[in-house]
Amino acid sequence: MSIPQTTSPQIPPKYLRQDGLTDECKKLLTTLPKERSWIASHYMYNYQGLWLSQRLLGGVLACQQQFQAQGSDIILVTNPKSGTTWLKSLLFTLINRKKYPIFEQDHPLLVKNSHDLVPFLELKLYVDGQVPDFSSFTSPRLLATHMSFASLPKSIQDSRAKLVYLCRNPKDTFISMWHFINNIKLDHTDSKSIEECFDDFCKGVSPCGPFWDHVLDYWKESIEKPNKVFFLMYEEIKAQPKLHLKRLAEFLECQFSIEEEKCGVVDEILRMCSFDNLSNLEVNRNGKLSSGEENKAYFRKGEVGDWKTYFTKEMSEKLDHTIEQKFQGSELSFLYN
Ligand code: PAP
Repeated sequence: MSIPQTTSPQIPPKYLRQDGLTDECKKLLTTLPKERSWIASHYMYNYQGLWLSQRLLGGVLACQQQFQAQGSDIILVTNPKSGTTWLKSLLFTLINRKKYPIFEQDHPLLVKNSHDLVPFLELKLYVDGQVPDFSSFTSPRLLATHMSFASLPKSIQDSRAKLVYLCRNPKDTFISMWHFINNIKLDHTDSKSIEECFDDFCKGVSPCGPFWDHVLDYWKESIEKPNKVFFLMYEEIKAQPKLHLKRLAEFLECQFSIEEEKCGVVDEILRMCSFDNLSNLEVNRNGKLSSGEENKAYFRKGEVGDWKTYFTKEMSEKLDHTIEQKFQGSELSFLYN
């Protein structure tokens, strides 16, 4: 596949943008349950069980109505702050390793952030009333989304498109999200405290939440349809990166050859996509996404267990309790260290 482009004009770095909504979307907004967002002067709306900003809702609606999946599509799905930037990098290098050999000096990942190489559907291609131009994409198209399983465009569910789902333990996900929102906030007086955001998170009111519905729906699908949905965990990739990259390659039917393994291709992909390597590239230290956000906002610590710096004992117990209840009977558990 080639590097995607959109024909629409560049959009400024406005996560909170409210223009570009269709009349249909504006009308729908008046009917949806809403809660104050983590940026207190804004709202999140509950659409099909998913909490979304106005802007994202516009993107989701347009995507649901217009996107036509192809059987060869590969779609990365994540809860925000689960390691999307990392998995986009791994997927891009893995899928394109014939076209862009990993050892070459001009590899696209060295000069572009993975968010510009693997676009989000609702957050990039269909946002702000844009009409995406897929003509520059070659097969397989590599795309991403934060949408819940229930809100995916029907053609994704009906086609042979493959879904790669990445999740992360909820404590680190919450802390990463909280930092990110503080980082992009334009007005620092417009804050909810960490305690308020945490209470929202535990009630399920978080960007693209509830966290547990998002995870559980894809988890169930991955069990029922293992050839359609591949379920990965951030902490497990951290612990055994080689194993999981090879499993991912098998799922996507692009296994590493013995020759590639001997030449160190697997190790080099992991090195190239590591937090240390990516976060130190000039493009990620000082560059911006085509949509305007600073690339460095996507690289904070990249660790497992940073939540311990921020959580009180009570917070930890409260979230443990919530997660235990929500995930009961699912055989899914998280690694926190
Ligand atoms: P997004 O959903 O908005 O795209 P996403 O990439 O999922 O964001 O989340 C960023 C998190 O992934 C950050 O975690 P932290 O806040 O706990 O540090 C970021 O540091 C981490 N991250 C980014 N790149 C990598 C990487 N190569 N390896 C591991 N973690 C990474």
